[in-house]
Amino acid sequence: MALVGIVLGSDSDWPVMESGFQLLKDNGVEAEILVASAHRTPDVVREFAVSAKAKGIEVIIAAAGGAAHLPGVIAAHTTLPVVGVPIASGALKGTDALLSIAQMPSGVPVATMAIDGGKNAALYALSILALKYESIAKSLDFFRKEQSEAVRHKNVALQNKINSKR
Ligand code: RP5
Repeated sequence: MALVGIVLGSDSDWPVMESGFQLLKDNGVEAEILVASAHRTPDVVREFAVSAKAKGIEVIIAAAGGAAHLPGVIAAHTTLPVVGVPIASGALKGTDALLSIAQMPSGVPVATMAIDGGKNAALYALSILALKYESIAKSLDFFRKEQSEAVRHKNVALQNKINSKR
């Protein structure tokens, strides 16, 4: 059963969210993907948002570019946590989407990631799910440890490279 719903404003947003989708999968979390636009298919977006909780979805990730109202519209129809990902598309390269998503008026919040922050959106969703699911908490701890280990290795490799030239 999908615990996460990933809504894309367009199929052109998929390359940004694909690594997040893979990260969820690597941590044992299934995600449902939907391409639906807040302005081009508003009925589809509404239907998804109002039925998500009953389907078992616990976190929604919404990625969109331009004047990105998709995460806010979804959040307006559900009390599930909504994580917004501004996509770097169009003339303003995502700054428009970033501000649209971050500057939600008081009352209906959306957690805002960095521009093209698909991977962090998945990690944030995992953090929310980890509050309830011990297996996800353990998986996330393991991810962090591996990540730290990779940085330590990079440091050692760079030190060795610098020292070998002395
Ligand atoms: C937004 O406009 C989408 O989320 C996408 O980032 C951007 C461009 O969409 P397409 O023209 O590629 O469908 O609605």
